Amino acid sequence: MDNNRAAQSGDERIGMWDGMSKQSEMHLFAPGHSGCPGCGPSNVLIQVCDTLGKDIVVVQATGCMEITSTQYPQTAWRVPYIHSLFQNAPAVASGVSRALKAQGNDHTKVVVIAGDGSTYDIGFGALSGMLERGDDVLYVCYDNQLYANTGVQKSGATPYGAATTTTTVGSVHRGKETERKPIAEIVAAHGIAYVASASVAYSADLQNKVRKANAVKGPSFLVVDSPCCLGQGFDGGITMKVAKLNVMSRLWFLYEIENGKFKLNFNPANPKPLQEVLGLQKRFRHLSPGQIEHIQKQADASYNALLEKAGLLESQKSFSSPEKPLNTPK
Ligand SMILES: Cc1ncc(C[n+]2csc(CCOP(=O)(O)OP(=O)(O)O)c2C)c(N)n1
Ligand code: SF4
Ligand SMILES: [Mg+2]
Repeated sequence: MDNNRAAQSGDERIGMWDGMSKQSEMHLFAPGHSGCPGCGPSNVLIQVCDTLGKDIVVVQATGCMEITSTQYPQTAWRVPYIHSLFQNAPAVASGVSRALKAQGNDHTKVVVIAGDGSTYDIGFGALSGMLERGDDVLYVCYDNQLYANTGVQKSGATPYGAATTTTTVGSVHRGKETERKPIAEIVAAHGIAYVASASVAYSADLQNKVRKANAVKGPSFLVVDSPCCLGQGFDGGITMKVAKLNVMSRLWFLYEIENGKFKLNFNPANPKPLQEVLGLQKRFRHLSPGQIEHIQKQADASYNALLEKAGLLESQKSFSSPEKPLNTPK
């Protein structure tokens, strides 16, 4: 063996890793946490933190992203950070925000990072209170449609038909029997200035929404589709494909509600067949043709309702392709 060549290629490899680690050192949500390879939520945190920059305080609810990022004595957070209880992140954030204001600090943004279990269900009362009080907090819900941290139980965000450890599949029950809560609309009903629905796979759109939400003085809210490879049952290499197909199939929508006004950011006028994305996930493998038909009807009804709310029902005929967005999310 040519030792020189071996040494050289080793150096080159070290050089390559050096370059990569320098690049990842720039992220405010650092690598080296214990999330699954291909974890959708971790990627959301990278995008959110890097877009916001260092002048933030993160208040995080318990969940997979907390457990995997804060294993004492290490942390993946390169910004000021506090964790308290699963159910009270918005209340803690209100306190931090008011404390900063009392100190004369009008520039540091307080950001809640919480999963769907915390947002839709267990911390919902605290979220509603924070919205009603009008506290200056940006709330980001990374929505993986299940309680990942405790072993894949159903949440209020789990879609109809999905199998979880509490919506099992057998001779009587065939996965979840109810629909997802419309969390963006529920939050918007509190009358706050900015609410948006985004996806981990549409980065430019997500980052634009983070910037808009950050500029609001008062509460703002983002819910981000963040597929969980372990809980939804697909290979971690196709997370972005699943997230993109969700949007292309009308299972997830990109839209904003600004001061009560709806705006659709991407129009899936000619949707992909549902089976393309459902078939990738183990949680949907048991679905009967009747269940798929139900999901299709719900997807189309949600799409039409959104078109109507955005005032686009009449002009719909002019959209001919799913590749034809209103804005162009990347
Ligand atoms: C009051 C309370 N109930 C339940 C739990 C157990 N628990 C911790 S994390 C978690 C699931 C969190 O789900 P989600 O918010 O969706 O975040 P994910 O784990 O999916 O990232 C649960 C049920 C708890 N810690 N406190
Ligand atoms: S279980 Fe899901 S949310 Fe948790 S680290 Fe793995 S992919 Fe991410
Ligand atoms: Mg979750």
